Amino acid sequence: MNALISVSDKTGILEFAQALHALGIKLLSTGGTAKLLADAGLPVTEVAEVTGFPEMLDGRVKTLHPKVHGGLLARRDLPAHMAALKEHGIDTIDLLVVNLYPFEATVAKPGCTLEDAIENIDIGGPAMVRSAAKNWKDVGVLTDASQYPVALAELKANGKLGDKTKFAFSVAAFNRISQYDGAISDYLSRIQEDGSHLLFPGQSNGRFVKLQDLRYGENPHQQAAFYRDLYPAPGSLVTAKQLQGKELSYNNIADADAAWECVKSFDAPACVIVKHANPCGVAVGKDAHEAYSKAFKTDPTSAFGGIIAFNRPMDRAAAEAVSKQFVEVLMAPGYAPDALEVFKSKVNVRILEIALPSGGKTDWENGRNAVDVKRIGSGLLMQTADNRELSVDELKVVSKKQPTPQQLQDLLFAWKVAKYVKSNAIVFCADGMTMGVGAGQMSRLDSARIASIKAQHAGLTLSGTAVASDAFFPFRDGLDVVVDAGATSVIQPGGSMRDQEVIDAADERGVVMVFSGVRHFRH
Ligand code: 93A
Repeated sequence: MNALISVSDKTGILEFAQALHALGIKLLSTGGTAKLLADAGLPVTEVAEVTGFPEMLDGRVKTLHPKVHGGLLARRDLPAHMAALKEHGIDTIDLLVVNLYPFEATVAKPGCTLEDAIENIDIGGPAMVRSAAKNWKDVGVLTDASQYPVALAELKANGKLGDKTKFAFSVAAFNRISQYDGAISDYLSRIQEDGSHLLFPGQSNGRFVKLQDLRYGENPHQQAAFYRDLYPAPGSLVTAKQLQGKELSYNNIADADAAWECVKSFDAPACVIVKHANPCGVAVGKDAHEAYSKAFKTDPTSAFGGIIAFNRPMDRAAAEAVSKQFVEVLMAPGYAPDALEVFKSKVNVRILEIALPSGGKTDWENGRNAVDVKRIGSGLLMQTADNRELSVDELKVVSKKQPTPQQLQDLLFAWKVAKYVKSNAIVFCADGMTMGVGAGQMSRLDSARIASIKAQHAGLTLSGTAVASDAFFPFRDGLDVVVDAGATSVIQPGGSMRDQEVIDAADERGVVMVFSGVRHFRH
């Protein structure tokens, strides 16, 4: 039996080669590996001796030769193949042990140049691995040191590798090559020919890394796992560190993402409480504590078991306030040590620390997804993410009544929140807090009714509130519902065939109406 050994990472290779030799297996090897084995006193034939060609072009061509690939690819069960080997004086290679030039480790080093990266693209190694893996019935291919003991045990016991092992090694070999080629393609896709970087962090190139298997999916009978983009955006949920608490569930992660995306859109200290992917309380305040107290007031019933996110570090006062309610997940850019103390005894509460995206306001720096993906039956829907922000000078006052500065502020706050509420979204707000949230209804009218009923249940009065509607009012009825409930100013995109009917209704009811010109459906 002949084994060809060619490894960059030489960990464990000497012991393995010694064991192969002890089993009577003949050793072939490339320059550096051959030297290591020969220095240890093992009889080893250099591949250059077999091919009759010296290693050349700085090692770029070592094993790319029919004497190597013929020996790997010949089918032992086909007489014609074996005759061809004989005719050309080629020996079979029955065991291939290869690990590749360290491309991934090289490009991970700070300051790695394009030239360093290119020199670390292994050509001959993957070619041999593919040849051997294709011919798996006749060749055992080892691409990782963890396979050495498995192979040795089998060789010692049976004098050869079994089909099951050879097939598993072949699959592992193709996986390794695919991963290796993926790393090369990722690296090169992010760089220009002069070595400068092309893609920004956070721009997904469609490759994902599994972070963990989850206990189950949305429901216990569904299997699930958590993946992140290969290059996650700074400040995105996947970069969070869990400081304490139970393992995150599928629903925890989905809700945490909704809460985090919403809270980080505010500049002032803000708190967002999410249940079932919808904010049930959002507020800004002078600090985290005040923001939380206001957000909680919106809907204390729904806040039970909520996911709570802050865009400011949590101090003791905020922690004490939050600890009075049942909370599933807490998220903040940081925690004062005495704030963490408060949750020490509540071992189940999952506490996540996430750095806010630093830098300017461009999309990638904000750590938002550049692309939004939804899986449908046998397909994908892809769109650029809804990153549209509204500035005050884009607002168009369409009612006779002009908004006060306070109303404008409330309207913009309500608009910001509505963007994160599932459609149809109706959001009542006042003084930097949500006063009633109607989410996810098939009829806008029902969302409006629900928002006002919820405010009533929470003991809040809606008189003088600002209302945001994520899409236009198709008829005046929706407007009438929110004005009946007490709203005195309304923001909506406009653009309905019946805009005039709705504007007239606003004037008739004596309320402010502004058009945003932007729609925020969210499904
Ligand atoms: O430069 S290569 O792409 N050309 C080759 O023909 C070749 N053959 C094996 N790289 C090649 N290798 C790689 O050399 C192996 O995959 C292994 O990583 C490395 C082992 O070299 P050495 O034994 O000289 O340390």
